[in-house]
Amino acid sequence: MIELHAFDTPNGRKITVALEEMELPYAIRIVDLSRGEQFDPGFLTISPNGKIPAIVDTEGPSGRPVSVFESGAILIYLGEKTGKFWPRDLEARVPVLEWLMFQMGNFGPIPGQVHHFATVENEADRRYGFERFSKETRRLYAVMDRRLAGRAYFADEPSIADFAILGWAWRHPRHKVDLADYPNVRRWYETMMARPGVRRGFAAKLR
Ligand SMILES: N[C@@H](CCC(=O)N[C@@H](CS)C(=O)NCC(=O)O)C(=O)O
Repeated sequence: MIELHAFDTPNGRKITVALEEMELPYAIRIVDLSRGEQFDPGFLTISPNGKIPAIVDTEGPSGRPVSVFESGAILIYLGEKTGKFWPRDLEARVPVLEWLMFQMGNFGPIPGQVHHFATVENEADRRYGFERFSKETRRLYAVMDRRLAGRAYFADEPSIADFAILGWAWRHPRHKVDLADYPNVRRWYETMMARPGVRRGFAAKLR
């Protein structure tokens, strides 16, 4: 059994989607960020950076519980555990790693700043941050649009990289991006969102 410690955010949704797609049994432990529960000492023992998501695999590889924090590490762990959405072949694995790292280093931290600056009340402070990070967010969508030209997924087959990117693309209205401007991303997004496992992942109760 996997215990998922999460909340209803892009990084939390990546993992409910992956768990559903991999058909792994899991139990949700909601970490209510609006109440500061990410700073509870008990949670910090499994997620020392005080952020969701984290998992505890009650039956780790050697039969003992294993905890994992950082959503990219969790996705790789689950891919290794199940052999699903994470190719065994090293060459096939390369684009999965590339696009997973692209998400973790860029398409998450940058739109996350748009979410932040969009709510800043002081207009001068808001405008600078919002414009800077909106521009970079749109550049990232253009990078993804080029990657998805003539291909269905970020790697050759659906993978944990798609789940990672989907978690953030799901929030495109919040970072004020119209997917009509990125037709290849929109096609991929609609294909991913139509998958039964993805639907279940987004329907899981996280708040
Ligand atoms: N790199 C981390 C980022 C996790 C992250 O930023 N989580 C946010 C929610 S999406 C969080 O827990 N924020 C609470 C806080 O910053 O206090 C990952 O991918 O797991």
